Amino acid sequence: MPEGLIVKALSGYYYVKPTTAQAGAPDGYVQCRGRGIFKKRGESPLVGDRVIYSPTENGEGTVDEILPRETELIRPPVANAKLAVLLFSLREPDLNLQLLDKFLVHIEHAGLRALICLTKEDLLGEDGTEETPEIISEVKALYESIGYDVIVTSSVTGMGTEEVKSRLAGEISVFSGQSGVGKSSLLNAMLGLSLETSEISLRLGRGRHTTRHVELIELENGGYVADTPGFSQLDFLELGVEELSSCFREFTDYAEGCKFRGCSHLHEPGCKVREAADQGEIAASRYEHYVQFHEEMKEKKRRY
Ligand SMILES: Nc1nc2c(ncn2[C@@H]2O[C@H](COP(=O)(O)OP(=O)(O)OP(=O)(O)O)[C@@H](O)[C@H]2O)c(=O)[nH]1
Ligand SMILES: [Mg+2]
Ligand SMILES: [Zn+2]
Repeated sequence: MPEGLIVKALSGYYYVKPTTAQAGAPDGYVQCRGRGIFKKRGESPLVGDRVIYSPTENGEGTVDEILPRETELIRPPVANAKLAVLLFSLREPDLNLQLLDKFLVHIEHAGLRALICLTKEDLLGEDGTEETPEIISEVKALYESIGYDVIVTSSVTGMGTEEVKSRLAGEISVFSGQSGVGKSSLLNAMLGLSLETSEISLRLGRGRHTTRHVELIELENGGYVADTPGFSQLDFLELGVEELSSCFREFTDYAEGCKFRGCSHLHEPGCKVREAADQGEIAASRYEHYVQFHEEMKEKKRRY
């Protein structure tokens, strides 16, 4: 039976790109329904899934089996991605480091690598303020010291686009970030596409998201990249509070030295993480966000 890759999921159909030789589909993919059994088992095929499918008589097909996943993201719903490109605009909307840290927690938990893109560089300096390049160097220094790569981009001037593209070779990547940060625009500038984009003012008129489904775009360098609808909110429903600190990767070495096993790094005596934050070895903003997320998770637990 032929194997394929789900490149798009829309209106109850899965668009499967054949990856085995015998099953050439005329326009590059086979439009499939999922087998009824998936629903019964509470499984659902995702974009990025490698699947076994069978052609049906009307030229369509049925997805019969989902092959084991290497990774799975819930928001955006994508399977088998290795790299998450996290886009945060420097302006419009303004940079939100709390949301960035929240997103990094999810990515660490899902086991993907992360690449941070600071978008809309061309909007900096327009208001003539001096602080602008400083934002970039501060944010870059902070996240690079933790081990994340940071690329500054602009879809208008083309800054950074080639560098981002070269990072996408040979694997599945997902473009992710708030609505309006410029995910579709960067893909357009990078790949000469014409994905739908829209002004933030327009988007308010007709619901907030311009991109409304997840789709994998095939690159010449053997990679696939998913454009996704931006999120407006993220919660921690699928994460246990005791897993949180391991999602702050720079805490790990210090946490090993804490006096108590299972230290929450909040109030315990002999906490090396808090000590490192006090001494500025762990960035104040990162520790603060850890504490906030911890509270948020506890609060949620109480309510459910
Ligand atoms: N000045 C400037 N504007 C940009 C840039 N990138 C995107 N924009 C603008 O920002 C707005 C939103 O861009 P989109 O590409 O639609 O954003 P998105 O992240 O795909 O949004 P969703 O699909 O809703 O999640 C549009 O008006 C774009 O023209 C940039 O690099 N510079
Ligand atoms: Mg979009
Ligand atoms: Zn501790």
